[in-house]
Amino acid sequence: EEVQTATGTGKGVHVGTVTLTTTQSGTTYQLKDASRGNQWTGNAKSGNALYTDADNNWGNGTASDTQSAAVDAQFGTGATWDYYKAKFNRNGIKNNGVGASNRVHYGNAYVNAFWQDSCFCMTYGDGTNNVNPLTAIDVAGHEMSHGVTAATANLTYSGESGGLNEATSDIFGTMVEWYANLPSDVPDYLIGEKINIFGNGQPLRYMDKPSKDGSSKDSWYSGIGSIDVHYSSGVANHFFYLLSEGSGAKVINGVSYNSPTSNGSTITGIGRDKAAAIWYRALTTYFTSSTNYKAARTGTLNAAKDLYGAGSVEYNTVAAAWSAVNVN
Ligand code: ASN
Ligand code: ZN
Ligand code: CA
Repeated sequence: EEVQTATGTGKGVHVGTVTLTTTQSGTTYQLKDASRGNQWTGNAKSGNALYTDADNNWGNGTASDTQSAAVDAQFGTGATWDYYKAKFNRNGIKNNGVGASNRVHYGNAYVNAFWQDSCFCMTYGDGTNNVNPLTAIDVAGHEMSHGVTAATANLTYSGESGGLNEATSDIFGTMVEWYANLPSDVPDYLIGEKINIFGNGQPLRYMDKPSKDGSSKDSWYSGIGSIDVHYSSGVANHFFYLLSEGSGAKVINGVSYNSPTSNGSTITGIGRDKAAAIWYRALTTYFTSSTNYKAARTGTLNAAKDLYGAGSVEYNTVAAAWSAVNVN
């Protein structure tokens, strides 16, 4: 059979109508992308079998169509690949040109998604009542960024380094969402706003003021290393929001934010692209498996110095944003 790259269309549950790079094998199309390291998506209900299709038109946007969540997952993997390539010239999660795979429809009403280095794959549940798949773009970017962290700083997934690991995934999951800029998922500084994990439409996490979720912390305190890493991440998520957008009240894409500072300072943001560049350089150059919040301050300051200079506005804002979350 002749095998070649093709261009399909898809309609996902969360991503809406998108273009997909697929593979044509004879008269059948496969949900496999040779332009991005052969990343592919399979169905966990069929032994993770690669999705195939007769007309290269995938999914109808409803959760009951088995292809719709697959469209979300495949598009999310592609957007994550494209983000890291475009911004940091990173060739895939391990920077070796190899694409990840996805398994959708895992379990029964399973309300989670996770990355595993062992299979170099993403697994997505279908969520509450099997109609809220966890395949939104910020979740995809979050989970695959766990793979980037594992391949770089390898931040230990407990204590303060665990909070930094989680925050790294929230930061780059959010950056992938901004990069994709989908009409059906207008970018924000919220995590998991599309997957309705609580059944009331509330997001999982808030970067401007993490404590809005009832559990995450806005600022560092001694002992933060003993709480769940999905809550100690709040300090770095808050740092990243302040560095990007600044303190106080702001409406972005119709969403209201109000970011406090723990020391009463006022911060003017440097923009999310510069903030992400600083975080990425710190992650890949200065952070190690045991980096804690104090060391993250030092590492991001070194990254800002490398990228923008020691006396730059960017460097000074990194210092101010850490001080505003009580990391001194
Ligand atoms: N979805 C979760 C996360 O990425 C899975 C986990 O607990 N590691 O944080
Ligand atoms: Zn995570
Ligand atoms: Ca989001």
